[in-house]
Amino acid sequence: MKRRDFFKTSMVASVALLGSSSELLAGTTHKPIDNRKSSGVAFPEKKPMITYSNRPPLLESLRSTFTRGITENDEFFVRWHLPDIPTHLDDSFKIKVGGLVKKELNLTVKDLKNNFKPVEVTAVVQCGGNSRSAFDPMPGGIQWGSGATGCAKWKGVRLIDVLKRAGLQNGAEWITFNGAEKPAYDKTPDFVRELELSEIKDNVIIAYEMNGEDLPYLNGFPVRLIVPGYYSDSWVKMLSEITVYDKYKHLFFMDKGYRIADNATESEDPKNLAKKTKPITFMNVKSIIGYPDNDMVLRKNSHIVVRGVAWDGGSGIAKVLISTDGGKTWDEAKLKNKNGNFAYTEFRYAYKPTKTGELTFMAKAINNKGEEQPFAEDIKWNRGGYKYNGIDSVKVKVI
Ligand SMILES: Nc1nc2c(c(=O)[nH]1)N[C@H]1C(S)=C(S)[C@@H](COP(=O)(O)O)O[C@H]1N2
Ligand SMILES: [Mo]
Repeated sequence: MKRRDFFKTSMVASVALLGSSSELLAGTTHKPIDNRKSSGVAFPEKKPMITYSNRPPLLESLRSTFTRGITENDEFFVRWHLPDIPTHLDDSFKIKVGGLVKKELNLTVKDLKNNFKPVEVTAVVQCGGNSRSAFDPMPGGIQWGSGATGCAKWKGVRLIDVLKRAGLQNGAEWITFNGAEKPAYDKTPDFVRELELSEIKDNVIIAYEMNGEDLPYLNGFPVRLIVPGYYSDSWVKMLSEITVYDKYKHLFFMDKGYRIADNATESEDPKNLAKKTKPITFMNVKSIIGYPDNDMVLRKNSHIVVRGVAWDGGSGIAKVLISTDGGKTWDEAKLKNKNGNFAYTEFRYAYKPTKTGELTFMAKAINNKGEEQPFAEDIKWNRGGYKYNGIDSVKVKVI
């Protein structure tokens, strides 16, 4: 890359990083999610994406990604906590299954492929902090726009089959999951996550395929845990260790991270934090408009098809409603989903703008339990900036 080009792209990246801090509205708990741009720089196996950090790689998908029910591997978002990610992995990679088991296992990916029943599940991955940049005051963590999510067809083996092969000892109750990457410093806690045995349903799998291919390196090659319906902090990538315990094991990323106020609204006052917290688990109902994008220029009287995706934690999407008058009236979009309730449901809405000027599209999803997305300004604050699901909106210009 020429030096001049480098400066161009790094400037775009820093603008995206700074976001809209100047637009902070004092005293409110919500600010608009601004329009983020690609860094122009591509990581291996990825297209250029919105880039928050190089080491560890933190990449967000562009809005245009969310017009289709399946997210392409090379557009899929990336989040790692620790920078020391192995740079070379081969067939000798093993997943160790230990702790309270009758027989310790050291499984290669080949073992998983040859000696277990393969299963497939299409499921949405979403960071608990997706859309965090909408919260004000700003919580700690990556200031994601709304592209820290994707949906893929995963193939692998049931976690429960692997645990059965090892044989659980009496009293086995909690399972920890560790990936192959490491902290850069001794004192940084390792990223280890934990599930209770009762949370491990039949659709929780160790996946070795994503959309019919090996997992991209940055999405957890060679294997990752898939927990349909759950936020992706539990979807441990480059999974290398599964350990069984009889009691909850205290871990930094269980005790400190990925927790939310344990009250009816899962919210708290920045000056009076909730005393009790609970882990974030199932995703709430949410949608993203993939087309049109913010700042697009459209023609008066042209035929526009608004497209996007909606999902929740597994009950499925009943309706997606579109508003072009700021949420006063709503019209139903057409839905399509052949991939089940843990996958994205695609929505489409045909519209013809008859006036010139600014036009805002809003999308609101409603799930099969009757839960719907709140207006952005009604979202209540929590310290981790988790579970934001305000109604999405996109502003275009009609000429
Ligand atoms: N090994 C490992 N797995 C991990 C993480 C991590 O830091 N290390 N981060 C988790 C979090 S918080 C998210 S949002 C997802 C991101 O998955 P992706 O990079 O495939 O999009 O990975 C999860 N699994
Ligand atoms: Mo995350």
